[in-house]
Parts: sequence; C-alpha cells; structure tokens
Amino acid sequence: MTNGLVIKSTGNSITVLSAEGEKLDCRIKGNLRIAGIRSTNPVAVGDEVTVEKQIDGTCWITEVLPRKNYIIRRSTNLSKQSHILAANIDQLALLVTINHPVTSTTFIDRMLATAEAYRVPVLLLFNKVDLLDEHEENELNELMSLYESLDYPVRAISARYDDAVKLKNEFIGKKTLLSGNSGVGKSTLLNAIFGQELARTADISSVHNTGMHTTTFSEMYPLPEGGWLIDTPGIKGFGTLDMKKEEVGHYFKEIFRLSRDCRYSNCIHCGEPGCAVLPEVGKAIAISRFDSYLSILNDDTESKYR
Ligand SMILES: Nc1nc2c(ncn2[C@@H]2O[C@H](COP(=O)(O)OP(=O)(O)OP(=O)(O)O)[C@@H](O)[C@H]2O)c(=O)[nH]1
Ligand SMILES: [Mg+2]
Ligand SMILES: [Zn+2]
Repeated sequence: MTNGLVIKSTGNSITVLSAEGEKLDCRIKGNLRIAGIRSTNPVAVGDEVTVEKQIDGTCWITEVLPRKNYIIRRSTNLSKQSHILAANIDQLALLVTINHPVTSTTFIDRMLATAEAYRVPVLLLFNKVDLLDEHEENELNELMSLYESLDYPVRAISARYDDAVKLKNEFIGKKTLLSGNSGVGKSTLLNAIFGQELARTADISSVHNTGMHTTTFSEMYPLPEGGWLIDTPGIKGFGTLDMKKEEVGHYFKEIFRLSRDCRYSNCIHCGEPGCAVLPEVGKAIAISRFDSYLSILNDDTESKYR
C-alpha cells in the first residue's frame, strides 16, 4: 500500500505519482465509491489516493482521500451525469478569448460562480490579444474593467508568443487548473510556461475549426520551481451545480453584496417588493452579469449558452 497523487486520467487508465516518486499505472477497484458525488469519473486529476500493488504488478486504487475541493461540471443541464475536472486545486486560471473562439460572458460568469461556490480563487486570462481589431480591443477593455471592478485578477496575454512567461510567477507553488472553451489556448499557455512542447495543441490552420477538442484528457505537469499546472479538455456546455434558487446570488459578488438590503432573505431579485438588487441592474450590476445570473436561475433548458 502506498499513497499518491493522480496526475493523469484518460478515463480507463489512471497515472498515480507515488509518495516514493514512482509513476504507477492504476486501475480502479470496482467497489470504489465516493460518498455524495455521482460522476462519470470517481477518481480525478489532483486526487490523493491509496494504491494497492499486487504481486503481479497491477495497481489498484482502493481509496480516494477526502478532497479539499473539486471543480465539477455537468455535460448538459438535463443529464444527471457529472464530471470532475480536477480536485484539490489552489487556483483556477480561466482562459477567455474575445474572438477565435468567442467566449460568452455567460460562460465566464458560470465558471466564476462555480469557483466561488468552492471558494477557489480565479485568475482571468484574456488570451489571443494579438488577434484583436479595434472594436474587439474595446470589448476587451470593457470586460477587463468589469471583472477588475469585481476584484478578480485579470491579465491580457498572447500565449502563442513569449509574454506568457511573465505569468509564471502566478503559478509557482500552486495547483492551477487551466480551464476555458476549446481552442482558447490552454495547452499553448502550458507549453509557453514550461518552455517546451509538453501538451499537444491545435494546428495553426485549424484555429477556426470549432467543436474539435485537441486535449482529450486531464493531466497535471510539475513546475520545476514547485506547483502544478493542470491541462484539461475544453469545456463546451457548462451545466450548473445543484444550487437552490436563493443561493445562486451568493456566487455573484456584487449581487450578494447588495442582496443584504433586500427585504426578504430568500429574495431572488425577480420583482419581489423591497428588492435592493433589481433596481441596480444596469448601474452597480452589469447587465451581462445579471443575464448570467438569470441564466443559472432559469436553468431548465440547455440551449442558451455555450
Ligand atoms: N494568435 C494566437 N493564437 C493562439 C494564441 N494562443 C493559442 N493560439 C492558437 O489557438 C489554437 C488552439 O490552441 P490550443 O492551445 O490547442 O487550445 P486549447 O484551449 O488547449 O484547446 P482544447 O485542447 O481543445 O481545449 C492553436 O492553433 C494555437 O496556436 C495566441 O495568443 N495568439
Ligand atoms: Mg488543449
Ligand atoms: Zn432582491
């Protein structure tokens, strides 16, 4: 028996880095169950696990140690199946592109709300700024000041070019999950930070192909200076967690702040008397943020966002 860290998970095969520094190819014991979570992957990258080594060399994961946190997603809102992107992370680096592909504000806000729910700090990285025309640059500036005003650290970068190296300090000593839509440049950023082609990235010629995932499994890479970067497949749809309606507003910082002055403690800010939030939409609350809030609140169809 040994303890280890799950550093790669492709679905059927799981790589565990043992406490002794050995990489073990592991399988999951059929009766392994994690209390309370129904997911397609009971073991995720970032998990601390116990491994049992058979005499014939086969390694079985027999236990997943309690998680500090995890980022989970449901592939669609209607499906009950969820997938754990990573566990025990210190930071979520959310890559966003204004164009090629377009990242919707709904997607950004859903990710932010999820991170808030698990109290995971977020670093917002606006990538591919080299591609922006004047109009898109204005959009970038608007979004950057919006999220800055909400106290999220934001950066504008071009991962394909060298300035990503300047970001390295943000990652040292932490387990960071790289996340965002497919094609936003997660693997490109990872390679830039490490200064070598560790992860496969999309061909330059296929930048405009949407719907194709280049990274198909999660893997974590150790930084020589300490810390880990976790590359994940791009997220398309993003189902929400099982939040109670009156809870959703807790994960939008500015809505939460104002909601303390609502007359009713279970106010969902949809026209209740004495609501302190609704009158501030378009003023202290950006319309795009309130739209995202409403989209989570009314999460019964799955077509509204990507
Ligand atoms: N112009 C420009 N292209 C970039 C930049 N960053 C990444 N790209 C390109 O965008 C494409 C997609 O990059 P990837 O790193 O494969 O994207 P990904 O987020 O890992 O995508 P998935 O693995 O499918 O989730 C590649 O052709 C990259 O070269 C950038 O800063 N500027
Ligand atoms: Mg990738
Ligand atoms: Zn209210």
